[in-house]
Amino acid sequence: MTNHDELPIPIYSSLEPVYGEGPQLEEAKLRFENLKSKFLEVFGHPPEVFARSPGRVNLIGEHIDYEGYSVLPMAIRQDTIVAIRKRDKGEAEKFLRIANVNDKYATCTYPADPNQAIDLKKHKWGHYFVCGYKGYYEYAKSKGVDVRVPVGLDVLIDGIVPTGSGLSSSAAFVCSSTIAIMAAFGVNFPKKEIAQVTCDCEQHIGMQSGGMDQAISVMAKNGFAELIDFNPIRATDVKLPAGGTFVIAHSLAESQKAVTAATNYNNRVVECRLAAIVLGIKLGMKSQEAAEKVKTLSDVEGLCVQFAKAHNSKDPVLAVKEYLKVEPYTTEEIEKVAGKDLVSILGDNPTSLDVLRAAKRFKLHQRAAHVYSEANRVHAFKDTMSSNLSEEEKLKKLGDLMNESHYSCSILYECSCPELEELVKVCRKNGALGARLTGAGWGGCAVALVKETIVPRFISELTAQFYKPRIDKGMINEDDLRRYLFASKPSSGAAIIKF
Ligand code: NG1
Repeated sequence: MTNHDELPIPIYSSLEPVYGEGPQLEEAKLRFENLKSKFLEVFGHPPEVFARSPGRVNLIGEHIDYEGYSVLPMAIRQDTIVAIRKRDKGEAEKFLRIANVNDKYATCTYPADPNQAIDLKKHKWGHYFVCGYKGYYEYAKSKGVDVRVPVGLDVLIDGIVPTGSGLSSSAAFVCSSTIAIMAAFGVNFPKKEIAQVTCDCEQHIGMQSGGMDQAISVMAKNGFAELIDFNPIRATDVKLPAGGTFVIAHSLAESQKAVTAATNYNNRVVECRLAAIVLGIKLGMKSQEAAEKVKTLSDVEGLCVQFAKAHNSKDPVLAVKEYLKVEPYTTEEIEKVAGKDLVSILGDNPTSLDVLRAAKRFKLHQRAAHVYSEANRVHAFKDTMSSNLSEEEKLKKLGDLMNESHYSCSILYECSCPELEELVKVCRKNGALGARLTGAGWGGCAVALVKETIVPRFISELTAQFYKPRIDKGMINEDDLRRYLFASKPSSGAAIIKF
């Protein structure tokens, strides 16, 4: 049997295999027509090939991918499409010209130099394409593809994954860009390798991201959520229980993940690493070895479980409770345990040093307790789906796990915000079996598990109770509501389209 992850990105000559039938296909046809005509208008010639990659909603497993733990997302229908053409002659060959169908995004020009540095202090939307460009060259070189002469590219982007919403618009953009570049150069690689490359790509933007978003965007299959494992990346199909639907609702607070990385996202990555080092040392590792080798909480999970076993348990949180104090740690306290200063421990990544400059205290106990308990919830979620419970019982259990996950994200990981808290409450009040923030948090979306039979009523109650007051205040347009509140089925993954 062929492993799905080993296959290259599928290449289609029509839109049906990607978008199915009905209104979604009609919408896609219009977008592709628009891309073709706008490309011609902007660049004076038609595109050669297209690539698309979807956003995703994470059902459970938040902020644990970068700690090496499995997560359980599904692709959504909203995607980014990239139209591309390479240029081999003339002056323009030395540039990447990146335009967008949305006038909000002005055309960006970058040199066609894969070694260029990305100016992280100046955020530009086109940076995400350049991440893909750099990543492609690094990867293709490692695969023995002849990439000596960088080639200029004309590129037009059409993205409909809402930005800053925790639905991975950035991964949809980076993955579709990388795949479009590959397609323009006539090469293709196994999906699981592309998932890894695109994850590495996004680190160029200054995020110490895990690989969830890229993995699901590249490897998703129509009709399935996926359990994504890391090291190595692997996707296992998960069939969702009949009778339940996931509704995605935007809190309307935009999460500026890359801009706030030093105090939010990357801060948590650093706190987890420091928690892992302290735990490793308390559980018997030599401090030098721990400071040098321990990168994630999964690196010391074995030691935590050993400790738990001696206390008749398997739960690594027991070691957290025993060895990490609840009060936040100062830099000096951690340095004393580690026997080394934090700048030298974390100096291997400049964005970690930004975290150190911004942080006053580190909450090691809370972050580690979240990560280990959330990792367990992912497996409990997956096991519930494949259990013998009735559909009704399954839905109830899944909802409970989602609620526990939200509590942990909100209280232990502190990645929620007042708007998300309000939205999650409104979801539960109106019949959601479970509701939680999804994605990085600090704004963005919530996902709610709702019985299929009540979806229309649920959506109209949310509209009345959460969105109507915000429409009245002019925060969003009533006509745009379906972009912020919608039910979602698992959609297909990345594809190359060549007509
Ligand atoms: P969002 O913000 O939803 O794209 C981010 C990370 C994920 C994962 C989640 C939290 C990026 C590209 N993605 O997702 O890897 O860590 O936060 O679970 O930064």
